Amino acid sequence: MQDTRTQVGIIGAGPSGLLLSQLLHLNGIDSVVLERRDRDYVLGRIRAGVLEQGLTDLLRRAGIGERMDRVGEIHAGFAIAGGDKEFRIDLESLTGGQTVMVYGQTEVTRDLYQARDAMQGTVVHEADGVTPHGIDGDAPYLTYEVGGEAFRLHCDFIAGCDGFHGVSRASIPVESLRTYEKVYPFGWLGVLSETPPIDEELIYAHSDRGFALCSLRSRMLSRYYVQCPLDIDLADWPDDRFWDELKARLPRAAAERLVTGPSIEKSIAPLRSFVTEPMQHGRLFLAGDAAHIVPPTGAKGLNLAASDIHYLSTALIDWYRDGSDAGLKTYSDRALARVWKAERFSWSMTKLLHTFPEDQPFDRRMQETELAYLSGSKAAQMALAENYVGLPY
Ligand code: RFL
Ligand code: PHB
Repeated sequence: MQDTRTQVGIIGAGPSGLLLSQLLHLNGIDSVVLERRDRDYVLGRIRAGVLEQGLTDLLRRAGIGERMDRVGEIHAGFAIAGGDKEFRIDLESLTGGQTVMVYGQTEVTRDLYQARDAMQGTVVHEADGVTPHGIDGDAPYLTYEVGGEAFRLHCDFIAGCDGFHGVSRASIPVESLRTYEKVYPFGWLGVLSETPPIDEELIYAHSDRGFALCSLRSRMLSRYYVQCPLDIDLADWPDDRFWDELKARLPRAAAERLVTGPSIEKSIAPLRSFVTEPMQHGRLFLAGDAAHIVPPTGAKGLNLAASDIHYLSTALIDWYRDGSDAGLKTYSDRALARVWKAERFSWSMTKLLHTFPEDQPFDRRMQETELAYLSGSKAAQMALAENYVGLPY
């Protein structure tokens, strides 16, 4: 067993873990990131695409905003469609000037890796069997193996940034945690294609056949999703079938504009709402998907990971700088206050736009009426826009 030491041991090299290590480094705090997968795998995951201003500001503060500001796209609004009707949510005018940034999570992760490399940050890949120990005391440590060799990493604190299926949440005694969960009876089938997007802005579409989303990464890279049953087989979804289904769920005018092409990625994501309370136990702090999951309809997952990291990094910086544990003690409460509001928003967007197998005709009329109300009410649009651009940290 080889013994090593750092100040903060971070589990997981997703956006949460990498961003935390970068922010800590800029404040003179040493960390080591332990990641189960290899770097290509981490960089190959296609996920989020819409960044709130809070996240883009945080990335700039972390010194990695340059490429995002150069190639990311500012979006001042998006469309909601119901059947053949479509209306625009003008984010900028409804929120007094706020917008979102369309820039892929893959690119954010690439930028974070580049910054960690430039600063000689340590990210250990293919770390097997990562296990937290001693989280109830003041000398926690992590054990893991790389290539059959065993390591023990001593640290002051452990940050569990290892996603929904990680080891961190599972290492907190069950009697100390309360979890809340809603599993939706459908998923999203997503396609990435090197085709010009259907529109300059995103289109969220409700139809009798199910939800569809037209998103994008750049002028020549489109990201589309259709709601699907959970038990589908990707082999039954060749590209032509996907494009036909997408067109059938969009307003006619939009469907006619759709440029199709071969998919370069195709995957299914189940939809889930999930919250763990509290987000800390002793010297172990959970952040991002390790603590909570939202259905992707509101584009909130990555953005919530960022607000957690904001609270956690400032708490750790205060502890190392002033010896103050006030931020660490209140981390979970502060993070959860924002998490629950984003959970509410993601759940309500999911309810508004998807078809639910158990729905009765009355439920469907309520959904149509909700959309009709939203299309004509500035007050309702303001509430939606305020949440979509992101509530303050
Ligand atoms: P991640 O990204 O899951 O990273 C966790 C990392 O931990 C590693 N790991 C371990 N490492 C060591 N030991 C272990 N035992 C480990 N177990 C796991 C994993 O390999 C991984 O590298 O969590 P993080 O960093 O908290 O980031 C969360 C975001 O990735 C997630 O919330 C978003 O992608 C959600 N999401 C969206 N969020 C948005 O804000 N806007 C969007 O537009 C948006 N669209 C989406 C999404 C998620 C989607 N899927 C696939 C779930 C669209 C989709 C389709
Ligand atoms: C995406 O581009 O992947 C995306 C955009 C908006 C969402 C979810 C996913 O709400």
